[in-house]
Amino acid sequence: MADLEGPFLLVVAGEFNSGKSSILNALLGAPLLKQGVTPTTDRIQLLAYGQGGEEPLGEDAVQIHFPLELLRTLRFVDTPGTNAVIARHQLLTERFLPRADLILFVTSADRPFTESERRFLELIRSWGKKIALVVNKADLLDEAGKCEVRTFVEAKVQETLGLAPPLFLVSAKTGAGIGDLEAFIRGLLAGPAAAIKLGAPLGVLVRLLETGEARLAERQSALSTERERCQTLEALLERHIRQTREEFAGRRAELGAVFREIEARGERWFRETLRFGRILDLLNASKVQRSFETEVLKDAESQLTLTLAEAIRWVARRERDLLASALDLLKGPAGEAPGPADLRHELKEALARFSPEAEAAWVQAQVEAAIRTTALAEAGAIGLGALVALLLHGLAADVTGLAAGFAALVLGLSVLPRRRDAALRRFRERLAAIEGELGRALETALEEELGRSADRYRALYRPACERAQAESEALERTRSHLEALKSRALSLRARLEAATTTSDRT
Ligand SMILES: Nc1nc2c(ncn2[C@@H]2O[C@H](COP(=O)(O)OP(=O)(O)OP(=O)(O)O)[C@@H](O)[C@H]2O)c(=O)[nH]1
Ligand SMILES: [Mg+2]
Repeated sequence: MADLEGPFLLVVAGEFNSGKSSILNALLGAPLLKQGVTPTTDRIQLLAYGQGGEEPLGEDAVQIHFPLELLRTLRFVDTPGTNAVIARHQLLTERFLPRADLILFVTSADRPFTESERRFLELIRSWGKKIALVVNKADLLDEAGKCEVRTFVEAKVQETLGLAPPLFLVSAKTGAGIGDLEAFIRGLLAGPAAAIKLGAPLGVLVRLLETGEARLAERQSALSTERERCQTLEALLERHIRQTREEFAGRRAELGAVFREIEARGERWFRETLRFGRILDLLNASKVQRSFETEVLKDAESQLTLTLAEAIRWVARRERDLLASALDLLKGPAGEAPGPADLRHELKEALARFSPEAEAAWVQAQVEAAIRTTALAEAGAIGLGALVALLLHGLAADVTGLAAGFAALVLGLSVLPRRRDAALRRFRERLAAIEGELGRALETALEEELGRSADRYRALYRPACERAQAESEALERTRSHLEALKSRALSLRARLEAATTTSDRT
């Protein structure tokens, strides 16, 4: 604010030895500032109205008083050269730039518009500063050379900044062109100086807002990478669940195969046993049951228990595959780790923690509980093998009952095949019911396990994803706030610029 109320700040900047101090001396009409061929000016020098004398402003600046009327409304600032071997000089000048209202950018006719000057101009421009160009040492050129240098500098500036600021070709040594420069400065003070002065901090504000926006955009892009990773992990989980269910169908088919064998043996047994010629045998129930158990059931109990146990172990191992795939996915194709180390670390820990045996025990408990809740086997706290035995025993008892009923009838020959078919149907139904029960129990356990795995898997990355989401939303609010500020600053600057052009015309 102090700057706004103070006089117009005209800052002379450019590379060392271009003649900044000499031009100011020429404008002042007095050799007030030291000039020389080596890096000369080593501090910011503020020229203010006063009756002579110097007054230090900190260690990097000095205020010099001079009784020139022009200095009542304007302060000249001489700066150290920007490409001086002394890096501190450049730093000093760059730090001072944001405070300038107008920058006289001085380049020398013997080396006009170098690469470092182009970069420096871009910096000035990024602060939104008004610029006027001065090509000094015109006395070193003939008329053709002057023309050439002017065209060259104009083209370069247009290329760099995309605009054509006022350009003065002068010689601080002979005084040529200094009058035009002075007239330009006086013209500014008479007209648009106030508007330029008001616009200067707006330029700085816009630049700061743009820097802020760029930082926000950078962070947003990092967050969006994180959110994409969350989606990838989620997609992996969904694929895992789908695949597990598909492959599970194969496991059920293995169980089915055992049942098909029992069924085939059963059919044979019915044909051979339920015959009229064996009526007397059939009257002995315990003999029939033994025959059914040895010929039809055979090793069904252990086979079914084994198949079930294998399916259970398979279900239990699936979570490890999921964790391993997730870890693999985060590794990326080159074996590089793109994701932050923490999630990879947590996945590794989860993998190390994972015990297939403990998981299988849990899944088996689910299967047992599911079998127990069926109407087929109302049993107490017995294990998987005993449950299967119980189911098969029920089947054997049923069949024996059928056989006994069959024998007790001892009807005519014609009735026999019909009775046998009915018994066979009944046997198949009972067998299918047992198969269904076991399959459903296995499936229930599978779904429970999938749900439990999914919860544990998601717990590894969901909190980070939610934090990223929340931060991203907060950043978006900040961004739209900054954008609104910027558009207000830009519209204010546009209004000031319109005012400047109007007063230019008057
Ligand atoms: N031929 C010629 N020489 C000039 C002109 N203006 C300045 N010089 C010489 O160029 C050299 C540098 O002038 P300074 O005014 O010290 O340049 P500066 O830009 O202030 O340099 P630093 O303070 O080091 O950044 C001096 O030797 C001046 O005499 C000019 O118009 N023509
Ligand atoms: Mg100097």
